[in-house]
Amino acid sequence: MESKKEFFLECYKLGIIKFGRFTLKSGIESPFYVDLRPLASDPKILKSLANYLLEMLPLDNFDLICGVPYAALPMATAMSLESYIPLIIKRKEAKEYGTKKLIEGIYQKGQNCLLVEDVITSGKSLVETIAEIENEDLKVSDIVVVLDREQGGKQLLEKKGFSVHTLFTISEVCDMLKEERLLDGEEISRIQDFLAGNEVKFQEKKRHTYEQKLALTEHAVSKKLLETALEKKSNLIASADVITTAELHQLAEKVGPHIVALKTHIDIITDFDFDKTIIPLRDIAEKHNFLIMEDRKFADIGSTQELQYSYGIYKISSWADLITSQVIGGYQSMDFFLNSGIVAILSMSSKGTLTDQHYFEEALKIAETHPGVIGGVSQKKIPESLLLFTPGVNLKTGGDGKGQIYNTPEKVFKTLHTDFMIVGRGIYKSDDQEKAALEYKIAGWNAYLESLQ
Ligand code: 5BU
Repeated sequence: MESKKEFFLECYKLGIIKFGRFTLKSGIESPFYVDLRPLASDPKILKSLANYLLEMLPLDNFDLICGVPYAALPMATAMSLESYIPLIIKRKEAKEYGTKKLIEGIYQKGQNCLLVEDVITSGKSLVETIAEIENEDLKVSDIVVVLDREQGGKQLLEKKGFSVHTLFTISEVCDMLKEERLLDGEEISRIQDFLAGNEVKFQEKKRHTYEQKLALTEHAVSKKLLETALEKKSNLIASADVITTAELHQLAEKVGPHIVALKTHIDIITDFDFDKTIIPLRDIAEKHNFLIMEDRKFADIGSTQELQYSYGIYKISSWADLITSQVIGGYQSMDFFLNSGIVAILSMSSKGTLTDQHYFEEALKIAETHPGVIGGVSQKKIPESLLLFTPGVNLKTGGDGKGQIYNTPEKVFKTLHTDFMIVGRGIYKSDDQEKAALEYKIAGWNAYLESLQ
């Protein structure tokens, strides 16, 4: 192979770096402009590039290669062909139809994926891509980059524990071009001045703490829930999907000390009797300081929901601190849940749910503007003004064979910024319900603390 400098000069001839005055997307004027896409149009150069990149890497570490779309896709493909490391393709957006997969190709959970990027500036797109890849239960340890613009991105990723391998830095590029008299001293000093003053600080959006959420909320039920969370150092909601009053009360007693709320499906209690089921349950809730959330998932017109909420044998309005409601009936349908905080169903955890991106966005608009809504049930991130409740949590991942899809506490707090995790069978099916609740409580609280980092 020719020297690295000779190789760079070959690349340079394709017009990948231009010097002058360029206004960047951010509005900042830059003395140079980099676009590595032309490299893919010269097969010989692309092949050499792939080999230069591979040479820098501990190849045995990787099971897969993935390029950050779009510029790095041909680079990653060429690297895969040269190394025989399998390629996966990350979409920019998930398909709206079909499999909805964000990553295409053949891979298995837990495999380590090498990420390929053309240019690194602030590191923002890499941080986002890594989160999406980790979301698919793949690992990322190393990132390989063709050109480092030396504006802080490499350091940011290294601080997060990733190994970042860069083929060229902009300073090296300037030196090589100066040696070849392709850049004059004045241009070089303009570039140096620009780099010195232009570390692009990419502020990662930090999640709100429970204290911050508490300061922001006006709703009495969210206040109570957040205060309870802080007091008990718990973000655990146990789902009591049991079918008798005795089992319900026993579970509430056992898990009570460790939870912020108990979620009920009151219509599955076979021997329901208001005085025998609800009154003692409320007493247990007072004793152990937790709220009750009736997962009724109302889904009708306002007038019917008003009746379903207060009448019939369950008289939900008289005892539920929180209720869940679909938003399918529209904004006004939720105007009548006056005694409870409303948790709106924005997206569901089950396989094949119809709550696609469009539905989710429209439901979110209603949830954000309705004063009775304190939060949403979702498998996606939602704005900080709402509390996020995430079911489908289990220390074991996978599913239940009936369509439920499970995530771990780590995953929902880290990637979704969940506020409260909902655990059903992970606790009530356990031989020792109290121990299981404590285990989930600790896992959830630690995952929350880690998500603040
Ligand atoms: P599990 O045993 O942890 O799978 O119980 C989950 C509970 O959360 C159960 O009561 C469901 O009705 C509830 N749930 C859910 O699993 N997924 C959703 O999207 C919604 C509610 Br909404």
